Amino acid sequence: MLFMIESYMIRAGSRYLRRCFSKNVATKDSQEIILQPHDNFTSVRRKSLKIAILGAPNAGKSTLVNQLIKRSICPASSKVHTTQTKADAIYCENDTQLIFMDTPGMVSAKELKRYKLADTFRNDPKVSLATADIVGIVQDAQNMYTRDKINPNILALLTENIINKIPMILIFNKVDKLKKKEVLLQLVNIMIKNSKSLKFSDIFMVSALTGDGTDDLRTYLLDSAKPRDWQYEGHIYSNYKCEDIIQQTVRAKLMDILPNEVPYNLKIILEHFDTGADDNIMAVVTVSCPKKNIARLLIRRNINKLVGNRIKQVAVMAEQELRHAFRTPVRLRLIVQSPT
Ligand SMILES: Nc1nc2c(ncn2[C@@H]2O[C@H](COP(=O)(O)OP(=O)(O)OP(=O)(O)O)[C@@H](O)[C@H]2O)c(=O)[nH]1
Ligand SMILES: [Mg+2]
Repeated sequence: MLFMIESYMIRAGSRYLRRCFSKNVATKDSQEIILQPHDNFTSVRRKSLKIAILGAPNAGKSTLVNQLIKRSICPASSKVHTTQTKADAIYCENDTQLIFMDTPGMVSAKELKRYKLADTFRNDPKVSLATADIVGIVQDAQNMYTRDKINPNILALLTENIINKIPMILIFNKVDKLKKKEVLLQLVNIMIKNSKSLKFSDIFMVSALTGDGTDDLRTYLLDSAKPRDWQYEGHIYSNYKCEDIIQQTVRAKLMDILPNEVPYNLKIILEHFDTGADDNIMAVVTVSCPKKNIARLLIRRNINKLVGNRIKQVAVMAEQELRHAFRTPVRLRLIVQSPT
């Protein structure tokens, strides 16, 4: 056991140090170099890997997936329960395809009932595990209350389903928030002691927000891919339609900008979606508010802010995110609907 701890410490520690001192090597844009199904290079052997991303609510799972695939297609916000259903996010590099399964944050049966969450919160992590080649558990290194133990809901799920049948990696996220980086080595040590039943093949320390350490993680996953055909064609990067991604992104930005429970009660409806001649995207989205005062909150002018009002601010933020998702200009019109 002691040997194992030391070996983990050294591997995790050296990775962290290597990252601190080495320059990031820019990888080629995957979309430029992937082989399309009609290409004649039949001698190239394709590889793929399916990665189930699990973690507590708000651990940074979606931000991490976006960073790993280099597109913002998974909605992320500062509030919990942003991701409501499993989403496949796909990244291709040379002959290898990585399929990340982003999942809703793990909750207990009690929380499911109390917050009236959809069944997907309970089912989707399990569904993802069933098809995964590897599981990545995302741990919020900033959260002092939870960072040194695996979330009990995740532990129960893993114990019930796959324990040690498929490889698992532990990913400490939000390391940019740690003032003393030595804390990470202590965390690794405690984690291994506390979760004896789980064997991690490797431990990573990343900041999904800044991208620190994520190139290493991506390379590790590319190297772990198995020889087999790709599940998705090379140009596909999500199992969701553009329209769904737009709707979810607007919802996430509203979650960022509105206080407390307010954004959870809004209805977001895509009214119109169009792609222009240059693949530019134009969309119109209605935000339907359950109460007049919420509609007022969205359209009231922001004093001392550069952008007019909250809804305009949401539109600007969502457009920016969607441009990064689709790599094309996006024009978004948001309409606030108030009850009569
Ligand atoms: N400082 C910092 N913040 C991060 C990092 N990763 C994610 N965040 C922030 O953490 C918040 C939650 O991120 P998400 O990616 O939505 O987290 P999630 O685990 O997908 O959350 P749910 O889908 O609600 O379970 C957002 O405000 C992110 O900007 C990180 O590495 N550093
Ligand atoms: Mg999420």
